[in-house]
Amino acid sequence: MIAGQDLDARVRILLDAADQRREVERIDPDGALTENEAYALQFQYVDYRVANGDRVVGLKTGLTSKAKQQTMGVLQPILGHVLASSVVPEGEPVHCGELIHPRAEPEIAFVLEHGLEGPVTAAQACRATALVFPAIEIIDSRFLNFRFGFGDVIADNTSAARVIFGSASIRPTDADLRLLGMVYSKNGEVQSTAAGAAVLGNPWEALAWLARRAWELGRPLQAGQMVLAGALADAVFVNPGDNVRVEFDRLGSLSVTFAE
Ligand code: OOG
Ligand code: MG
Repeated sequence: MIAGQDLDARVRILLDAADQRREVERIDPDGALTENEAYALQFQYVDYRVANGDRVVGLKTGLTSKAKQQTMGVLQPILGHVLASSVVPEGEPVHCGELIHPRAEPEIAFVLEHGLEGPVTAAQACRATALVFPAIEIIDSRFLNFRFGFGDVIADNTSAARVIFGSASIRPTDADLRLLGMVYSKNGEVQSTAAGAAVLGNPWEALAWLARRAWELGRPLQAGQMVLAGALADAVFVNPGDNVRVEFDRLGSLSVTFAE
């Protein structure tokens, strides 16, 4: 349990920014935070939410595609938490008024049948997975103009804000995830196209990376958890009235509408 008075001041700034829907200055403008210090801030942020009624339903990998790394200017994958409060059921709108400057991105998601610990390989990650499905993640950096460095974005729980998991699914060995074609559209207009291999060469590598990193950080992936592999293509800004759709070969489609 983490009490409010024990929070690092930078974590308090991020919690308030999210709650008050207001962008804030970077907390690590000079890049002084080490990676482990940044994760310690993220863990405080998440633990504070959990102590106040939220729940961790899974973990996410971010910045696993070249498209995302180049756009955001951070060239390494990052780990974040998926909170129950962020999950929007398929078919329900995402309310932009609850967010600062939301962007939507296409993802491949997993649900785990077994936990994963140690120096996990892609093959082990695949064997531990129950189902694979499409997802749309809504990211909403708490930082001014969506601009941040490595330490900032880790502390900010990797911009996590909302996520929609698709109901269509396949089993892990039903398809070669590298070859899954993807078309991403906004309001009926194609924004990007990609294949699963955009994600670290193979989405199973993203799951294995996440499993290893989560284990090193003392929070190993557990059976039943949901996982986001990281966006295949750039996120798009969304406003009330917009509709975003991701269509995958074999995996199926998912769309989400945005409301006030
Ligand atoms: C950081 C989060 C990145 C992904 O899928 O690459 C991410 C950001 O772009 O704000 O979730
Ligand atoms: Mg993402």
